[in-house]
Amino acid sequence: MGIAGTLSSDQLEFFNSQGYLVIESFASPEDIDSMRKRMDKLLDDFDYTTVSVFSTKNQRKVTDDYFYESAEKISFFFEEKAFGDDGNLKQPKQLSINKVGHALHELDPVFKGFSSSEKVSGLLSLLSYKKPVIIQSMYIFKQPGIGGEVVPHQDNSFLYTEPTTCTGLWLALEDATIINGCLWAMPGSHKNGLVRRFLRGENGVYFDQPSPSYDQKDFVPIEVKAGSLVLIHGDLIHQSFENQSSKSRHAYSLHVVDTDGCKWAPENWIRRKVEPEPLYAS
Ligand SMILES: O=C(O)CCC(=O)C(=O)O
Repeated sequence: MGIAGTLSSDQLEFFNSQGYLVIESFASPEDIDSMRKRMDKLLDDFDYTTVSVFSTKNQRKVTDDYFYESAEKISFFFEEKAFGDDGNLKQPKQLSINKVGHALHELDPVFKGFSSSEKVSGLLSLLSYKKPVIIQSMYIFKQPGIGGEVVPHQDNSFLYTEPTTCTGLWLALEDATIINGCLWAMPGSHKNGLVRRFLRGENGVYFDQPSPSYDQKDFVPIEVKAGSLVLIHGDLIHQSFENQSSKSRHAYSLHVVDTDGCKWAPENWIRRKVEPEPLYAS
């Protein structure tokens, strides 16, 4: 595959029919190494005692504001099981963070370098994006022992445009297996439309509908090597399970929407003060 990516017609057909696609060796070992080292440094520098999530007053508002503001920052979110009953971390902070988001791709030079690379824009152009913006980025740790599950969802619920245009680009920074909590997808589910939306209201965020119940036998595991990119259609139902193993499962995830021919929904949780820059305009 060339640098700007040429997806074969078989690959495109697979993506269109199944709603996801694995592109092996999308990132080089050097790309991976530099992103992992950079995250080590960001974590080392992160002083968790300053984070307002620990406030005792107005906890809900403080937590909501930390989340909303993360759209334009590099913010740290803990694993639910990171804390003991005494309120202290059970393990070092490096092994306690669930994810870092949501503007690594804009604010950090290393993550920006990969996110705005020709590899990424070439791929988006093959997917017919006209004026794509990366609307959020997440470094996801899936920590050993406590890495939380991600329940079945569709990315268009969270990052809604009219018409819908979201695609997930999920890059494995470590091998992802059934044992350490790889992605699972319901093949073809993107053809059944968007089930529900995640809205930001006066009193916080909420779903407009309850989740349907899904049959686990309809999901397939997406086990991939480090460097593989998993393309995820915005309506694809996907999930990942808790990581009960002793191995982490780091990933860097980007979500892209188009800004040409569609409208960003004002009820979305992300409300940008500064408009994001498109990767290109065609
Ligand atoms: O990394 C995971 O476990 C889930 C990620 C995911 O669902 C996403 O990036 O849309």
